[in-house]
Amino acid sequence: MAEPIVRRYEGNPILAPADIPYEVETVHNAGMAKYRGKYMMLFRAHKATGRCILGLAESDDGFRFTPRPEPFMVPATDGLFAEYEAFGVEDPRICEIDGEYLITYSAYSRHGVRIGLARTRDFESVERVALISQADMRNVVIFPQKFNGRYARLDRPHSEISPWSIWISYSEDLLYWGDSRVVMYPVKYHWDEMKIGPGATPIRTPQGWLHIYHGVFPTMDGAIYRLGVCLHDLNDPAKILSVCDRWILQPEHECEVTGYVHNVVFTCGAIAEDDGTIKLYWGGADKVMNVGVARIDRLVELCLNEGRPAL
Ligand code: M1P
Repeated sequence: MAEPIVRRYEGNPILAPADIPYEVETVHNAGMAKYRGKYMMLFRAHKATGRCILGLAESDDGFRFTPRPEPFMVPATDGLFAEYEAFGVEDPRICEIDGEYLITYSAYSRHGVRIGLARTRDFESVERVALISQADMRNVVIFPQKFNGRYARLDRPHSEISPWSIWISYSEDLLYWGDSRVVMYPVKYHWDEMKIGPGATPIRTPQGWLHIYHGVFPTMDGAIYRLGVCLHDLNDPAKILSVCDRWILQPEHECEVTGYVHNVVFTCGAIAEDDGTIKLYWGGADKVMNVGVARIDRLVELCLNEGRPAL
């Protein structure tokens, strides 16, 4: 049998609600980072109210995680952030840049969903920086490198009019973003035809920035969330060199097929290792966290040899 593109860890799921020392209904869609040799998993968790908080778990090997005793971020209770986070904080991504860890997360409120930016240097304290988009925007991922002095991020505007596509925006100070343009479209009658969204923080390779994203296909039995991969130009991330024409991971394991939302694999983070592999982390059915290993060169080859244009 051919080696799978993403080899699932036999101990999946690696984190589930029963592992958490405070009350949560789900543990999923975690942003990932390496801090002082430890794997940091910043996961989203539903409370029984249906609203979300962010919890933190850490690991020495990337497979066995120990959750912290208390949540890492809960919705703000005062100031501007309180107004826009009242319904919960979700789907964090972590970008390590200039000695700090930037956290982008979805902030939900009666005004819709927008993106909050927070930062930490030590995963002990966390500081909210700014709300960096209007409603309705989800899935914002910052590149871990500046381009001509500007930060770059991938966006996913949430519109009923235009296709749910991936965009790019730039900023000099992380606060004000612009020069926005669309970089990738969902493809009609394809596994990601309904919508696509940025996933894990992009990983630098000699051939380009490897970006693992999610794509959604509607069926009579509901939507299926899968993961795909594309390659952005190293110097101009607005240019996507190629999108792999097939998915790299789909719901197959029982904990991906059945859960809080059925048939979902959804990533917010991956860690590149020195041996040329990545550890890819994904939420299974919006309920638990899973991990698998993939070779970076194989993902790049898939983009280049089985590619389609991005637009
Ligand atoms: O339930 C599946 C996913 O639905 C949303 O994803 P998207 O923004 O692409 O529609 C998010 O709520 C995500 O967290 C969730 O996993």
